[in-house]
Amino acid sequence: MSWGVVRLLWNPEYEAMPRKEMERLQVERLKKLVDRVYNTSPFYKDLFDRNGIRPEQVKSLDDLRRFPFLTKSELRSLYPFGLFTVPVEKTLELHCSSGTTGAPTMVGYTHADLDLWGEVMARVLACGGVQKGDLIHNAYGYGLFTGGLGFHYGALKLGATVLPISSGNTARQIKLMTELGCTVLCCTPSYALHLAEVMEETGKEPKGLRCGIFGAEPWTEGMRRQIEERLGLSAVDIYGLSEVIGPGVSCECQEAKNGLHINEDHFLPEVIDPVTMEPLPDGEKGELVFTTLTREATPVIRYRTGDITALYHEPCRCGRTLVRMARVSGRVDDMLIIRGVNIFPSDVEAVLMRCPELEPHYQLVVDRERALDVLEVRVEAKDGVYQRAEIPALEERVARRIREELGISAKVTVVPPKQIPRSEGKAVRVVDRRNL
Ligand code: DLL
Repeated sequence: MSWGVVRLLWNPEYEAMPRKEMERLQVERLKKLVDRVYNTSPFYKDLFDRNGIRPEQVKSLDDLRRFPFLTKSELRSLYPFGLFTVPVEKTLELHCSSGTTGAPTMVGYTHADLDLWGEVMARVLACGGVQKGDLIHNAYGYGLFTGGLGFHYGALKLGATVLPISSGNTARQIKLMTELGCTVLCCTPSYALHLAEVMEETGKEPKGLRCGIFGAEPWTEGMRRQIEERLGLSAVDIYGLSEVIGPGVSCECQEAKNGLHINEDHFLPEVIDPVTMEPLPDGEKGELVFTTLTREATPVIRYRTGDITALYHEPCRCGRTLVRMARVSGRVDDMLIIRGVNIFPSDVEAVLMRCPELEPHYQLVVDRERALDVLEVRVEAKDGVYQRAEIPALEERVARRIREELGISAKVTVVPPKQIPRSEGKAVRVVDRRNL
């Protein structure tokens, strides 16, 4: 199928809005937001007062720079309802993060917030190639994680049929997907690969799948190629986080697959240098920061996502004028520093994906030996490769590539197929044994 033609935008009034008009709309919404939260939320009133900010000082987008940044740990300290700017009874749905590494962060959705979520998800589904009449296999987890329900609301709004299969029970997933003839697959990219692998083992053909909307974790171009070839679909990257809305913040378009279009009439992005905290110009990589312009229950102002990306304002050939963000290359906090060299798991993934003998299943194990950080890259061999006694030479070759391309020494261990744990949700790429 060719995606070269310009397809219908879900909401062209906003998705193709002239830039000047978009900026006017953003300023207008920012003023309203600041005014409302100052007058309704003790948390925001205190925050603004402590920083000497009066709502009426906001006249342009540049005035956003006066506001302090919000961090995940501050949101955690507000658990459960400290961030809410409406009475909890006015919310219809609550989500929270798992809280495995501390207190959870809690977010709420009013009726208007759920409408907003459905709207932005309908936009990104259409952007990813989904149409009315499609049958969506939604394998994102339903529950406190925002993936399952976010895609569900988008499908309802768009008028596509959704199979709310959620995560788990891979055999049943494949049975239903093939029997029903699902046309769209939605799940994490690592789970898409796992589905492909199990299908190959059991001789099932992924007939009928046309597009895949994959996100919630970092992935690479190499992984996209593998998924597309093995599942016979066209894959796009979708990004989001529960503190902003859930999935639906941004998505690649099928036409260009070159950056993710941010729904910036609702989610105002900035990219900052994580050290100096100064905003960075287009094209420069830094930490992504969001202000939710229209979210009612739990709005955030200058929330530091921890995600690394760059912004681009050039128009896209799909017709959208929305600012684009580059594929997220990692998080500020899963950046590994191996003997002074900063690397992200996705840097290593990109090297591994260029080795035809290897599967895209890997884990990075970081340890400390005599005060020095050591990195082991554990990666699976393709079926058949492992039987041929060439593993030590392959390991040496991969280690050399990592050294040449990333400037770090790593011990590479190539393991037989199926040795790296699979995940039904977000893959665990880093095992840090350093106790830092
Ligand atoms: O992961 C929302 C989501 C669901 C997005 C389904 C896409 C699809 P959280 O659980 O709050 O929300 O996790 C948010 O996941 O800050 C990123 O670090 C990471 N993340 C999300 N999408 C991508 C992506 C959902 N496309 C955190 N690429 C974010 C890289 C991603 N990282």
